[in-house]
Amino acid sequence: MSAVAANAPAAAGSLAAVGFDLARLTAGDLESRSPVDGRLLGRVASLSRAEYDATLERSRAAFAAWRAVPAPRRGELVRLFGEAVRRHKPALAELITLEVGKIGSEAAGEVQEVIDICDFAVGLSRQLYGLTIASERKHHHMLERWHPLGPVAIITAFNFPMAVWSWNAALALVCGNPVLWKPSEKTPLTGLALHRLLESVLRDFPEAPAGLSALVPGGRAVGEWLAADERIPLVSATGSTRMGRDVAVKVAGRFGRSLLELGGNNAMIVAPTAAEDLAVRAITFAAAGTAGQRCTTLRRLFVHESRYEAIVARLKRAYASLKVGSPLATETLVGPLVDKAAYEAMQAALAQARAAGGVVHGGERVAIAGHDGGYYARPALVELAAPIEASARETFAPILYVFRYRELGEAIAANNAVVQGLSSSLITQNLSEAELFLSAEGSDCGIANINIGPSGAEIGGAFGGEKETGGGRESGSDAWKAYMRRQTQTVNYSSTLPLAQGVKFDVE
Ligand code: UN1
Repeated sequence: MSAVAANAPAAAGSLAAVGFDLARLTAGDLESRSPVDGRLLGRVASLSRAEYDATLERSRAAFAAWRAVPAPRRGELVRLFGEAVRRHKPALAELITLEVGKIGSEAAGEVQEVIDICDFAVGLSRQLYGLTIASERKHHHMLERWHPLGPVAIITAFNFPMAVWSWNAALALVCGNPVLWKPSEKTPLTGLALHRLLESVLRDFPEAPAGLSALVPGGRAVGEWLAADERIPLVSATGSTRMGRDVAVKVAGRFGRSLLELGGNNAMIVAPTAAEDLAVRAITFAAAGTAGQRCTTLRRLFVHESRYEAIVARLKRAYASLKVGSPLATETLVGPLVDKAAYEAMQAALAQARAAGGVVHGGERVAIAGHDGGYYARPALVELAAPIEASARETFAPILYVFRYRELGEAIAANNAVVQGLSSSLITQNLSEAELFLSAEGSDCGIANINIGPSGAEIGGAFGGEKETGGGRESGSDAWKAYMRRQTQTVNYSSTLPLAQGVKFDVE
């Protein structure tokens, strides 16, 4: 396994202190290949059904203890974990670069999201507020209280292999729940490394019961076990709409809860008054950044006809000059696609666009010396007269479909005319246009932005989308409520028993 050892990143050495050593991860059915050059990084074993059941029993037992720990103490655990992530930020980021292919600053940004949500959750641990409600009955009062829910399963995708887990885990833990994590089969190593870090914090935290957090690596079978498992009241899943539909149906069949963050097909509208430099930067980062592999990636662009020629000419120049290459090189802006299948899906979508009369700029494979096993592609701009089947779905690659529009109403309708509803944006200096876009008659997405692109959300807001994006909300705002059960309580402090609605039921 010298290939593994030779690939071990320098900074990731610091993770050895928490028991993560790439060179020793040589056994198991889950192969982690680096998108950088296709090399084998390491292996992790899927859980067997017996191991899974034992893990679930530990998780259940952990719940009985953890729910009784005061929430601010639970927050203290998350604070310590956030501190550990801060200390290991370079190592964790380097691992993301290696296993996902993100450029350095985006990988560091992802680790920063983990830190940010930990900070958020620490504050939240003292703010799990309920309500007091006026009772219609004399000498009664009503309360709404939030209680822990139970083990929370978290299924994550390859593209944000740490941040999305942390949005769920940090909140679930302060809310009093154990967590179980199934990382993407493509990124078991980042999952293992971050989990080892959490385990190192748990070991030194006296109130943390054994089994409070568990990694449940595996393929589809493990996902199905989690979805079908009545011991798990909440399954939070990020990934494709197809996967989400399977999970949602299984979980609903047992009256469990699911929190889904699925496909996006995000649009931007560039209005007549748009600031050009801002628009070009916003478009390029949102469409080509992360090699087009964010749920929030910009995939459809509607440019007002009065600005179309100038904006497209600028974009062509910007796209042609984008540095595509190894994410380990500091000047690179666009790293590799995750694998060959992603590259082929990109090419298939471009072929369909060409066949439909679209004009394609870029999109070709870029050869990077010494990285033959990596799939690097120049981000593609596709000029289309009207939507096609490919522009209506999410291809996880840097393809931007560009359309002209005349009236804002028409562009908003086009923004909304897809089955996905994650993120959206409008570039304008016109207040009325901005307010219309943000109004009930505007964007139908979970996220709507003015003068920034659709990607790169902060953790403070609730993250998620409508329609086939799944409807879930993670991360900030009051997303924590999904991780707790609500109890309405009525207390009578009188010695009589008046009934609600004035009902009389007198007995001797
Ligand atoms: C995702 O792609 O699943 O808003 C998450 C963003 C990031 C998270 C994306 N903060 O682009």
